[in-house]
Amino acid sequence: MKKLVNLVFAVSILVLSGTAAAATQTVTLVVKDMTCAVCPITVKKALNQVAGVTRTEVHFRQKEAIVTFDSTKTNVGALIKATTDAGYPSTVRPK
Ligand SMILES: [Cu+2]
Repeated sequence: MKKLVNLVFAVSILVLSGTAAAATQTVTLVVKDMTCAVCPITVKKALNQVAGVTRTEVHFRQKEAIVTFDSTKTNVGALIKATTDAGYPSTVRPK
């Protein structure tokens, strides 16, 4: 019986971690209006304020922001709105 309980426990952990992995998404946004070295800081700040964003990497030279987020808490539209509201309209870079 103890073995069965352990097995059920192990399976639920697998299922739970699988669900968590599926909810994490990464998108690359093109932020074309970043014109100086301070712009990425503003963009990063705006994106990090969106609930559900877990990681933001902004590359000034490439004019892009790579955002990792929990898709159960936010979506690409909200990310674009966040940069746009901060003064930097963005679009999704096609994969
Ligand atoms: Cu700037």
